[in-house]
Amino acid sequence: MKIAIVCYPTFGGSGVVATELGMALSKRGHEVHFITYKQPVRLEQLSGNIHFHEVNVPEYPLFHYQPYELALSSKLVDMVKLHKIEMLHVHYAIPHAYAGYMAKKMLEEEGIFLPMMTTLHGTDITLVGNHPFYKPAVTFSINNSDVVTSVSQSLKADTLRLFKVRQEIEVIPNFIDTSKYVNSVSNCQRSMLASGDEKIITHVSNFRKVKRIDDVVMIFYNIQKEIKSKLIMVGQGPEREMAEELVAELGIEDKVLFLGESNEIDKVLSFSDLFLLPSENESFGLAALEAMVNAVPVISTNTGGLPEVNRQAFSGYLSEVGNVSEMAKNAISILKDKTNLARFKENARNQAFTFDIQTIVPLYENLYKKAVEDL
Ligand code: GMT
Repeated sequence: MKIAIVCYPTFGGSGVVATELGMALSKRGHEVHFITYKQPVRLEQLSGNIHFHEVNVPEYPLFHYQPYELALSSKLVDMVKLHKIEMLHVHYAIPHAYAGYMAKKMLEEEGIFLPMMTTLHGTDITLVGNHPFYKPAVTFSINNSDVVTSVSQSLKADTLRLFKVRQEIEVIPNFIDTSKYVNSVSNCQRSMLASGDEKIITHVSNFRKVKRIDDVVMIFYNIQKEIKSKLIMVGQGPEREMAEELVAELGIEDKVLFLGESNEIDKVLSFSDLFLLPSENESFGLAALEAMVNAVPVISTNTGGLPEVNRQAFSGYLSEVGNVSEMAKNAISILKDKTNLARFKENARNQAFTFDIQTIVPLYENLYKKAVEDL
């Protein structure tokens, strides 16, 4: 099948999922066209059946805001015609579903019909999409998608609660290519981050408010009082400065490393002992899944889709949002005993394997097939 994928090309979870999906589909023989404003960061190579088409938005001084949706929908029309694309899959409702719908309508004028699937990822529903300024357009785009998927049961429930949706929502969880992680434990650079007797605790995110970065720091502050450890903070975003200030105030600068955005997340995770994800909300928590596949147990909140990913007292522990002391206590209980840590590590990896790409990608393929047949 010839499939166009529209996504954000950044380190954010929705872009990562879209990119990994596209790469997996191409390996399964489909022709995949990524259409976005920059080559997606995780896109490994552009080969025979993976293409990238850049959306250019010409700067014009009259426009206070440059019209990206317009440029995207025009590009979609051109690419669908040129490459005879049969299926349009947009990730993140805003503004992709809206632009995709416009492209569909323009193509229909020319007698070209193709189905559009919208995958909801989380903040497009719970944070941004629910804003009164966007809500009518988001509701419209969801209801006018041919297929709608969400990455967790929890996000489906949120969507139905927050929007007047008449579309069926299929749940397809995020996934991981477990084949990349078999025997992939690389300890070679561990010594650059911590000494042998220190535990490595990691957090990876885009450092937005929803991630509760101050809780990450406070949980670690409590842990390091009892367990010799280092905190590795990977990612970049608005809360980083606050976090660095808090670390300085607490006098733990020598124990916390801020690595910024990185293409080597798996390397850092491969020598981590524990992952912290105390988010306010998380529709799925792909970062937790990526930690788990690297055999890193997860201390998270019990919000959104996290209970669908992290299993209580098995792959880690889940607590109420903001319950820093309980999260620290659970973290210490995992770290302080060698046998316990080894058991949690193994469980975390086993739990991640239930989200293997080979099981999940066919679910998308089946929906594509059905959407084309039903057109
Ligand atoms: O977490 C973020 O802020 C990034 C965001 C995104 O849209 O890229 O992630 C969302 O989608 C991911 C992939 O489906 C999910 O794993 C994340 O849980 C979700 N983030 C939130 O719901 C806050």
